[in-house]
Amino acid sequence: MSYVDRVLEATKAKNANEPEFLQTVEEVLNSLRPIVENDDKYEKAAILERMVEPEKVHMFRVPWVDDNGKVQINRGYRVQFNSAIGPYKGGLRFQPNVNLSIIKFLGFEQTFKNSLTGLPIGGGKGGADFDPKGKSDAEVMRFCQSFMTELYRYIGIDVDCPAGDMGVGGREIGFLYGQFKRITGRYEAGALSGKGLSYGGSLGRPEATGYGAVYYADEYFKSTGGSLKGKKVSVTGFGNVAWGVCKKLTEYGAIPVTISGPDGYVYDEEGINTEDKIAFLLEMRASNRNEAKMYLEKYPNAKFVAGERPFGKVKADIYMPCAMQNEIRIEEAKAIVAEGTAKDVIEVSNMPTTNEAMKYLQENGIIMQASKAVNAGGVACSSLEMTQNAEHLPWTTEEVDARLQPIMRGIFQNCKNAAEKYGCPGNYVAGANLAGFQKVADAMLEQGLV
Ligand code: 2IT
Repeated sequence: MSYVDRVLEATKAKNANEPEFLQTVEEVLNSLRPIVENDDKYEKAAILERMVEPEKVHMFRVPWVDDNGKVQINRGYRVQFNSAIGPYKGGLRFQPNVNLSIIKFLGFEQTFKNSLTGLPIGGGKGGADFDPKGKSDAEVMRFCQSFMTELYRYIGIDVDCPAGDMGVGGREIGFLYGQFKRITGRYEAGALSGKGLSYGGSLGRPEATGYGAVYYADEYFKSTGGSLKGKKVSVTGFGNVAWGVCKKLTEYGAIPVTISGPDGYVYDEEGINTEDKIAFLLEMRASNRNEAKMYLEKYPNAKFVAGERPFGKVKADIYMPCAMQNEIRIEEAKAIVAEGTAKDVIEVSNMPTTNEAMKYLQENGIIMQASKAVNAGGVACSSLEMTQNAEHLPWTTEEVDARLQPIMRGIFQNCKNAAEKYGCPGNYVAGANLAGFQKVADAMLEQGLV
């Protein structure tokens, strides 16, 4: 049995009840064969065995009291996956379905993503099975304060810097930072990112994930001699990331035609490409209703399809899933291919495609781009926020963007080059894994058995 197969088998046996984690490990390790099976130094140093084992896993009780005076208990997590190239870095997700498997999948992906940015950040992820929907500001504050009362022990500028993810935005980061500052008695701004502009946040951070994804996409189309101009794009989700994607796509002359929510999808044939419509996405998010169909209250010409996702159901040249993991399963993959218009799936949300769907799409001529490369602009900008905090100087929007653009364009080039170097030209997904792996593995090899 080959090295990769042996590690995969052992990882499956040891984590049998963690399907999302096993999904990403299988996807990533399979694509690393051209590196790790051609030089036994990786096996001798047990690089893969170490990479699939988080350095530390923190799980903790989060007690809080709701507005009715009732005691509530949630489960909190921080998985510190890999610190070979920098302090742990990655978001916090508050969503009722959060469990150890989901946090480990996100932490594993984050390690490769952070490496791709070229910045000195290791991989980590955390969160809680807390449902922000319908909670009052006071409840969210009490939850965040209780969560931080445990989390503060594990984070810090040179230790671990959490940020937001689904369910954690500016409001939550504010409450978390306030409690962190109070407990530690220090103004350690670089211990959390995604902060507000008045207390150490970076201009451009809320936009960075979506904008970065479009910079990546622009670089990809340029490399093929094409462009985004005039392309119809089916976007899913309607949160912060989908908003940034729609806004930047519009600047490049592409036409976003869908958004989606847990209730179904919206198809706006005329394009979600006016200032008004894009601004309305923010209102939809702020309303806390979590319903895509709210779009029709302002734009009744659009179509809403309840309980479905747009994959293979609309005419789009490109799909850019921006909602959550496993949005594109084999059924959706088959629908995309059967519909026939789309040539590209540019993943934005973390791991939106199942391994089976990925294989089917690639075998049927769809060019895939990996989320860990495409969405790295968010964490890259978080790292730039840490830099600004360290130098006690805020940068202008232009300065931040002037760093973000070359990072994203460089990530695409690295994915492309790695795929070519290791014998799978055009497989940008494998390229992302290979390029992300190389830097982390080199650092681990040089640092000895830790
Ligand atoms: O998935 C991600 O990269 C994030 N949620 C952002 C992490 C960060 O540290 O900004």
